[in-house]
Amino acid sequence: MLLDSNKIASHNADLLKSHTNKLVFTTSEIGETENIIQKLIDFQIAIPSWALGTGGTRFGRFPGGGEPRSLEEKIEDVGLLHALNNASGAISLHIPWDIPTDYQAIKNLASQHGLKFDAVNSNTFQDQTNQEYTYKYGSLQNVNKAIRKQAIAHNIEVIQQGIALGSESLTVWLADGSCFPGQLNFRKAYQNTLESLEEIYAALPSNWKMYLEYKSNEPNFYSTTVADWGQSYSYVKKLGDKAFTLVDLGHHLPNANIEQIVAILLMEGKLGGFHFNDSKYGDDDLTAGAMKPYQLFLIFNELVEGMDARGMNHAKDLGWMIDASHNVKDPLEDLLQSVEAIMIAYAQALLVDRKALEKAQNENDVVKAQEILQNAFRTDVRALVAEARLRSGAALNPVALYRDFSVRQELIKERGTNTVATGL
Ligand code: RM4
Ligand code: MN
Ligand code: MN
Repeated sequence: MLLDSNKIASHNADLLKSHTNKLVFTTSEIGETENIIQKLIDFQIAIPSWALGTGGTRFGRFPGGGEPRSLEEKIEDVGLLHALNNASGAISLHIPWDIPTDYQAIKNLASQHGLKFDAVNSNTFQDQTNQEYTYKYGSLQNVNKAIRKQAIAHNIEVIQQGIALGSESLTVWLADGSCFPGQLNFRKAYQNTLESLEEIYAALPSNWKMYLEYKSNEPNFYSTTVADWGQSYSYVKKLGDKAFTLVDLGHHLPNANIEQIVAILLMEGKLGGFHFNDSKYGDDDLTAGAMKPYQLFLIFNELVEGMDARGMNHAKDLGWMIDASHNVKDPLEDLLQSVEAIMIAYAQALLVDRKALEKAQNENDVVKAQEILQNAFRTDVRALVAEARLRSGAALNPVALYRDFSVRQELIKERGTNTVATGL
């Protein structure tokens, strides 16, 4: 389904007056906003192909209808999101859920929708049909060398597929670990994993990056072989300049200070990018900003400060991806909400008065420092985010437009009610 640009224009025309009033007020409060609006226009967040269908839990899955049946339809769905918000200009694929049959046709389709291919993701957390060995006891860490070799070969194949599509990064998330004390020798599991990662790293083209995710638990419940940022850092540091840690916001133990982790990884030049989502208990993959919007703002506060300190380009120098998928919301509405929350947090972080904050920190003026951060966090920047969309031809209110034009009903008409997208 393609969204007619006239529909977007008429939606915007209806909302323009009230939008302009809000924008005038916001600008009068903030002062200089042009620079912020331009940064928001430039900022793009990749959409995970596996979030376009309704997510499930280990108890069940309740598809909502009209889910994409193929890679082509997944690209069309991300194209829809991008037409609505002009901030979702990339798709992140998961292999083998998304193996293209005709690479050129897929590339053409993506570029028709203005989309790039972001990181490609390997999958050694499930056994694939026709696979010789099982990953029941791990993949890159496995005590059996033949199993490690199979997992290495899969990752190298994912790189080849990424090259064919024009992607420039590989994300590795390992479900490897153990469920019971004594099951694994931690040191040997680490060494096997490192050796395996070295072989994958050696297959990376020179302009590629490798992102190594960490996760404290699940599906293993006693140990994870890349369990936290320190362990990921220790692998990527050994691997080389093209290897970085990827922070998935849901992969920490409760109450972890993620903003501090981000600041240190960035300072060390080892922060690769993000999987945005939100959580209350574990790897809940909830809509970004749905539970802890202040934490999301604090993370962006560190990102803006740290990237500026290193002279980095906010839009291009880190990988910005969503990794959220929910089982009760319409997945496309959920993704629109995630992108909006990320944009808001980014805009608020851009508002922080850096000089004043530095002064407060140097004077140990704790109260002032809190005032500065919370003043930025409590500023309503939604009109700036909407203005960025308006200027780039997207919708002032993407979720409202999606509903007004019955996009989901159209997708159901086109694809049927019983379609189930590949993913978890
Ligand atoms: C994992 C992890 C990975 C994602 C899978 C589907 O928890 O977050 O990034 O590829 O889920
Ligand atoms: Mn993730
Ligand atoms: Mn996850």
